Amino acid sequence: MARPFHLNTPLLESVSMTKCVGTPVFLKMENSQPSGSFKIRGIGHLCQQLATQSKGVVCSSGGNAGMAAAYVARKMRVPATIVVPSSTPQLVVQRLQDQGATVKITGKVWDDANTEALRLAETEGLTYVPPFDHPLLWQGHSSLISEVAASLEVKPGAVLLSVGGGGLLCGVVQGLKDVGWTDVPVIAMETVGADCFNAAVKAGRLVTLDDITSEAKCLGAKTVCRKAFEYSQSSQLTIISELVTDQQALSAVETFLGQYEERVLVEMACGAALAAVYSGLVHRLQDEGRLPALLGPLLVIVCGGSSVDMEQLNHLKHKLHT
Ligand code: PLV
Repeated sequence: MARPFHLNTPLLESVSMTKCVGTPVFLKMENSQPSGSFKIRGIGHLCQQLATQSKGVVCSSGGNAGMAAAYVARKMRVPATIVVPSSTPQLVVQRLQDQGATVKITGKVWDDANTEALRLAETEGLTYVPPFDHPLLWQGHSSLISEVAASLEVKPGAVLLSVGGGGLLCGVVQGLKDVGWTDVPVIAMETVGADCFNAAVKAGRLVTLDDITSEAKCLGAKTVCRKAFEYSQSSQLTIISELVTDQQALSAVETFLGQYEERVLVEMACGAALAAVYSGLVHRLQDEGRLPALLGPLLVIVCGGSSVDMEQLNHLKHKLHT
């Protein structure tokens, strides 16, 4: 089998978050992957299976799936076209081009860009690389949990992650199944306005949002993938769907960057998960009896993201008045 494109990322114990939650907090630092997020795991795996003979790949993305696809395509010497919505910051477009990709800006949100990517795949004969809805992506993402299982001595008390289209969630659940940790609750975080998973869980069926109003554009799929919804309905699993505001997600990004924290800059999509720690949500879930009062180590997936730099952070701060 070909060597994977992703790295075995560090698993760091966070002293300050441990203080905040009252149980050891371990950070799976997916921000340190090539291309800046966990997406390389699934997309690398999918492209190694489907794109070796390809005349080119086309990926629709809020940013990070595209970054992963562009990186992998460059390594595989296959041309890449990345279709992004107009909400994608210029810095992402530049980074994609730096990876050698052709960038096409189509529509307002990811769903519009995806329609165009599917059209290009059909008309140009390109290999379509989906950002979150494919079993090969989930299989690739699941390596994240097997790495944790190999280095963490005890089973986590809970896993904390962000949900966009649900690919990370599906990969983590698959990973938990692979290592026999299906009884570990998963806290699935979204921002208000990019909350397609929460809407589906509440409605008991898949829901398509009218619009994406959150600034966490990389969580901005209008409909969560069916598999993620099915997992949320399974009696074998505990998946807790929760929301934070954009202000909370952004403030978590700033705290995480701060001198007493990890000094790592991640984007708001990742801040949504971090906010569950900083905003006291984990505590609230314990108070409500939805998580055990005596919780084992909390595993936080620091999903990362390249759609941010100091200028973009200041722009968001201004916009959201934090
Ligand atoms: N972002 C996708 C989907 O966007 C993309 O195209 O890049 N954290 C970060 C940093 C992400 O970039 C994403 C997904 C997620 C979390 C959520 O992952 P998902 O989509 O697998 O649930 C519209």
